[in-house]
Amino acid sequence: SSVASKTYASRVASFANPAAKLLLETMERKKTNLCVSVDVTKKADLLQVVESVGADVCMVKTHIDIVEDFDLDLTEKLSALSTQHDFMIFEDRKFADIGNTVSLQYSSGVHKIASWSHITNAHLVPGPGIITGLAEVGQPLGRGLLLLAEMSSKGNLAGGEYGQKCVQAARNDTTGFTCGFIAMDRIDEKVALQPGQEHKDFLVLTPGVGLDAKGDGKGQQYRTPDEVIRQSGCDVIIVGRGIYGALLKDGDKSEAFRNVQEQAARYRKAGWEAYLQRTQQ
Ligand code: S5P
Repeated sequence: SSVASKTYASRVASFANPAAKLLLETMERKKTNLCVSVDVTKKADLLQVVESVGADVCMVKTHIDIVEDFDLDLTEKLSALSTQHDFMIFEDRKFADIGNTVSLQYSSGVHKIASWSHITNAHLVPGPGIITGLAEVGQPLGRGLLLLAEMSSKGNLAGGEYGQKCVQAARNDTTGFTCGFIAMDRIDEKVALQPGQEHKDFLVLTPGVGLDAKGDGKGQQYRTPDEVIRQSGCDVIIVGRGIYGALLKDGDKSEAFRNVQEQAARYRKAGWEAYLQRTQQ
């Protein structure tokens, strides 16, 4: 039977990866499948958005390289908020180089991603060596990896046979470091097991989620939490501008942050209701 009918809690045991287990436990404990994508360029705004949405999310997603005044105090504060509000951190780094290079990009440089991000993601364009390179750094730290099997943007070149190869590569990763996908549907269940492969459960995290807009004029395409969670069987909704959009407009900042909090509550409710309907609880 499809994992879509199973509860998050009942799937914890089917994962070896500690980050995947913690995410499922967190979703169940907090009753939220919402990940907020905090794509703002100032440290203070980033932290304030995270403060505003912390109680409503299972995970916060960052693009740490867009922060203009980045310093390691930011990642320390993010980690403290993650403990305080009980959410995980996903650095959306989209690694896309050979194994040796991504090991360095993941562990080192200014951002030291592996030291604070529970989950990160990668394109499989370079081949499975990218998984080996990232696992070398992340596996000892209990981190997890998502492969971008499908994308939300118009005209993207992932999906199709490429997406299927991502599923095969994830199944063939015997370390368990690869624990899921960025995808638009339950892609793991659409790809037949190859001889010798065992069935494995994976997380599906899905961006391109909005309740008020269909697109952004730059290729992004939005679906509703109900379409993503109930109809497509995905596990986590990733929402960016639908939640922090008020911050992009001129006007009273404290009012904007109140709106951010309200939108987070709204998306959290929509995502969780879709999950309850899907699992018929
Ligand atoms: O296919 C994808 C994969 C990702 S990770 N489409 C996406 O939009 N994303 C990311 O999700 C993107 O980089 C951005 O951070 C977020 C969507 O933001 P929104 O403002 O459109 O909700």
